[in-house]
Amino acid sequence: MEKKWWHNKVAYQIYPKSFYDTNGDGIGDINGVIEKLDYLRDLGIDIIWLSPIYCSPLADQGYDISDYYDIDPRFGTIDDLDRLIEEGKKRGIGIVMDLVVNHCSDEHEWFKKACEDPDGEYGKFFYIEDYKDGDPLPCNWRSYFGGSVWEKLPGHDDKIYLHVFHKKQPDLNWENPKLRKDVYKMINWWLDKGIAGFRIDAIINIKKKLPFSDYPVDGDDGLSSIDNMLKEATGVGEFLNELADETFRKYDAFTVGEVFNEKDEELPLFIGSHGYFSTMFDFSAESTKEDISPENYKKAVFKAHERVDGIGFLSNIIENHDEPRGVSRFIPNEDLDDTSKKMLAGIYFLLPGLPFIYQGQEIGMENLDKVNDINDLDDCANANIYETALHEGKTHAEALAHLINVTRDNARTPFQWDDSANAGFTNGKPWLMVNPKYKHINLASQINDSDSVFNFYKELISLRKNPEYESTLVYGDFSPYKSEQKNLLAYSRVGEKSVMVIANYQKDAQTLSLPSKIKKVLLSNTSKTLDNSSFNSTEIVLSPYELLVVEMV
Ligand code: TEU
Ligand code: CA
Repeated sequence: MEKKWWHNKVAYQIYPKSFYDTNGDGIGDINGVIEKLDYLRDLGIDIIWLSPIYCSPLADQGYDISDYYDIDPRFGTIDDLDRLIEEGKKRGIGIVMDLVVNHCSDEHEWFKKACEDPDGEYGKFFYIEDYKDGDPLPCNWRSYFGGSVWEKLPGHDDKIYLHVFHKKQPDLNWENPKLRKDVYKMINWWLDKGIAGFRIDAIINIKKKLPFSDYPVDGDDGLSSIDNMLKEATGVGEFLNELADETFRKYDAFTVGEVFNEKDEELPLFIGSHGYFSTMFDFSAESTKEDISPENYKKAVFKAHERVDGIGFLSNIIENHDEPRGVSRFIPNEDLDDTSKKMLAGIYFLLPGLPFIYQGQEIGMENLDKVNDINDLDDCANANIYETALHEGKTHAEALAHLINVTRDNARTPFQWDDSANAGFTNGKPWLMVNPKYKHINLASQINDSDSVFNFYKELISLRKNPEYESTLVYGDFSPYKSEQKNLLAYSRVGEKSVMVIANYQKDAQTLSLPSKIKKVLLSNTSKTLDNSSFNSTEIVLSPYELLVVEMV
């Protein structure tokens, strides 16, 4: 595999609104990120991905952009951002911006101009169709947040526009070369500023299957999931190749795509040495619909990595701003503690690919346990989740309990810095409730505790960067080990060294025979030390949720 500058990096996702507030308005800001740069450098972070901070009405928390060239005043100014880029560089940290170009905000000037003159130049930046009340809609696609993708064009009773996400996120028409040119210009403006690259939002959606047509109804709402359309839409690659040529490739930028539904044969095109993107997220475990048992988790993750073997790098996560907290999702509630959290960390972090840490993951932040009311939460996706649950026959209490399990707000509650008011996130009133667990889960209580989840993440990062092991952990071959052994998740990474990652993904002990003897323990989540007999035998007994990272003879 051709070596790239970003292969050995460790990335960290910041959700700025909830990271750190410096001016008491209850909203995290760019200055808050700057203040915490030393914290991130000490942790060992090389790349920061910032969720969107552009001007936005925040209907979908900044994923609805009204000005791509400016920062929303709630987050700061463009000067603050320039300072962040500069301060990051001083510490060897690159800034990656979120690129949201499937859609913009309905408050973007392009859309305002389109409303003024739907047949004019900017009307063609969007998907606008003629429509009279009573007519059938151009297609029956369901928007990701519920309801039809079609909405009346403001000021025009006889026209509608397409939005696959929120109605305040009109889709941009990528078939229009003028739109594409304006998008590339904007991207290059950012790259010229010295950012390291982009995380690319919802990018598969830019190619629609045209002309618009209906797909099989798959809900009581009479609509059809966008996925049904996306499976049949071909040609996204032409857009992506042009995009990469006109922008990223010229700068050797780092890019990570939010890619779904790609086919096996498309993988080299997406993430091969000359792919559209540097890497893409592995969502295989996150998007598993069925209950995610240890066995399902193992199957999903191993398959994902075997699939890209020799092709390219995946970006590994256990959570992001769109998911509940990984530890709450992948570990049974009754077994959730520091040991099991560290086990999950070790498993995903040492897989081939690029590890991403989502803010708060490094201190083991968990989901909310309960809220009294849906209004205690914020996300625009909540209403649809809640109403669908009611519609399926759940009571209000049951629907709320379901929502609490799945809501994206679980990941969006403020970072838990310490046990003071508002978890030390703000002096004001936080924009979203603080998770009450901050009293016992917070950074201040972990930073000097060598047994904390935080210090375990720090050790994982140093291990990946340790010159003795780096080439093995970055480029070493990956092979699952004894994947048929139930609730055992083990794999080897073999390069200059031979390393094994071994996890007992259950609350009972289990015995494992190793392929050879252990030479050295590199990392473990238990306090037990292996005695000499363990080094002389190839059979080991693993305690509940034990994780061992070992060098083999
Ligand atoms: O997510 C796009 C996406 O494909 C979905 O999985 C999304 O998580 C789901 O529809 C939520 O209900 C990206 C962003 O990560 C997300 O925060 C934005 O809401 C979305 O695009 C629109 O920009
Ligand atoms: Ca603020």
